[in-house]
Amino acid sequence: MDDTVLVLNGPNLNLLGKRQPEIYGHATLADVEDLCRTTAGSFGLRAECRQSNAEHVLIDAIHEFRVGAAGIVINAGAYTHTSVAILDALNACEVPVIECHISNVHRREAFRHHSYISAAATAVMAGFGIHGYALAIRHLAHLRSREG
Ligand code: CA2
Repeated sequence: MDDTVLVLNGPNLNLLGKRQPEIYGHATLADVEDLCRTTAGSFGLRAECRQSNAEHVLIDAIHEFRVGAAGIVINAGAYTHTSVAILDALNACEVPVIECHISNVHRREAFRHHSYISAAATAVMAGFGIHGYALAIRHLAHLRSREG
């Protein structure tokens, strides 16, 4: 087992901080990734941060880290609400998976209330802003410490 946490961001999250700050805040994707690296480091872990707008690239990253890593934090963006393929990839994971959303999807449009990927997730974060990523990494560190 290694000390890596995969932090995977999906479509349009490269635009964070550049549009819709009333929903997603002012932090950029680079800020999110810095937060994840710092948080992981504080727990003796390492964050590997990836972002893609392409479903197959996200799936390939899940396959790369599905065994042996400390866990996966995934914000699949709009694929959350559409992608059985990402669900299938996550179901093949042997490591804990935390689904993370910046906004509280349950307060938003009805089509955002259903997540395909929650069925494969150990835990789900929504509405904590970018702090949710740090909380998710902290929880992965906690799970890992229990393994001994
Ligand atoms: O709240 C979240 O983190 C979401 O996963 C973000 C997705 C959305 O489709 C989900 O329902 C909830 C959208 C990410 C798009 O991010 C943008 C950020 C700034 C400007 C435009 C898009």
